[in-house]
This record gives sequence, C-alpha cells and structure tokens, in this order.
Amino acid sequence: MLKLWGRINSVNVKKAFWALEEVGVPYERVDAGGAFGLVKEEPFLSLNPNGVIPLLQDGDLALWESNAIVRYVAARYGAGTLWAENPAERALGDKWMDWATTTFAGPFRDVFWNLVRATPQDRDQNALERGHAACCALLPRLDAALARAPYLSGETFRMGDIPLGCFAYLWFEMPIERPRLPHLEDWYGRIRERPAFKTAVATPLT
Ligand SMILES: N[C@@H](CCC(=O)N[C@@H](CS)C(=O)NCC(=O)O)C(=O)O
Repeated sequence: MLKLWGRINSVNVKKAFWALEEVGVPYERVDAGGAFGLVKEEPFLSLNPNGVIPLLQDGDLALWESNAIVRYVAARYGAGTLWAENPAERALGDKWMDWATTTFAGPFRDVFWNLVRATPQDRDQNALERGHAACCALLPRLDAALARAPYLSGETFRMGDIPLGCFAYLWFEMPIERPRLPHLEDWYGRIRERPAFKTAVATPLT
C-alpha cells in the first residue's frame, strides 16, 4: 500500500494528501515532521536525505518534493481526472504548480510563519507586512487567469489546482486583510466543496 509521511498542518503535505484523496487509491499516512519528529532519523533519512515532509512511498519508489508527488499521483493514478493526457492542456495548470513554489511560497511564508507559527515575541512584523504586500500584488495574476477559465488547469479541475488550492485555504483562513478578487474567490468556493479538499486541506492551521 502507498505510504505518505507528513503532518497534515504542513502546506506541502496537504498537496500530496489532497492528490491521494482525489484519486481514491488506498494509502496510509504517518504523522511526521514538526512535533512528530522522525524526519531527522532512520529510516526516514535514507528515504529522503533532505529530512523534510512530505515523502511518498509507492512500492520501491520513495518520492519527495510535494509538486513531484502531486504530478506522480496524477500521472500514475489520475489519468483523465487529475492528469490531462494532452500536453498543452496539462501545461496550463502545471505552470501554476511551479509558480506556487518559485514565486508565491516565499512571501506567503513570511505572512503565515509570523502570524500563525511564531510566538508573539518572535514575530517579525516587518517581514509579515512585506510578505502580505507581496502576496496582495501577486494574487491578481491568479484572478486574471481565473477570469478566463473556471480552474487554473482550464475547464476542469486537475492537478494544477492543487498547490495553489492549499495556499488559498491558508490565505482565506488567516485573520488578515484581503484584496477583493472575485474570480479567485469563485474558484476557491468551487474547490472547497470537493470532498477530498474537506478531508485533506480544511484542517486546523496549528
Ligand atoms: N520543497 C519541499 C519543501 C518541504 C518542506 O520544507 N517541508 C516542511 C514542512 S512544510 C518540513 O518538512 N519542515 C520540517 C518539519 O516539519 O519537521 C516540498 O515542496 O516538498
């Protein structure tokens, strides 16, 4: 059976967890990382020398990097649903997966970490405000894409919606000011109705 390692309050674990729930393949999940530990010791380190979650085992395959896990689950178990067979259609959402990591995750982390994870004494208010301003400047790009199609993946919900869907959950749950972005809000309203989202993503922040 597939095995997913990772605590569910990690945004990167949520991506893998959501993808597995969408395709409906049997799997087990082991709490790891944060207070659960396990990631800096064996056997975890032999499976992922980076010592971070998520990690997915499928038979002899030990796979790390959350977006790679989402792509693998989609390709292996989600043909025609999470995974679009047409490369051009697949690329529509695929680019947003990398954008989530390379462009959005950094400023988002400054907001989330300082607001949700840091103790009040450790909070870096400047970083929080800088991150918030950067996120507010980036999110209209998503809104513009979602004005043209109902999903980041195009006409249908697919893997490309998963990483930013996880960030969106945390963004809309945090006690912060948010710019009005109607297309983004409509998309978020659609994805949050998915049973797999409710199970894997809509969990307590801490
Ligand atoms: N680029 C990696 C980042 C993984 C990562 O930084 N994971 C964090 C949790 S979101 C982690 O393992 N932190 C240490 C811990 O939880 O013990 C991915 O996308 O999978």
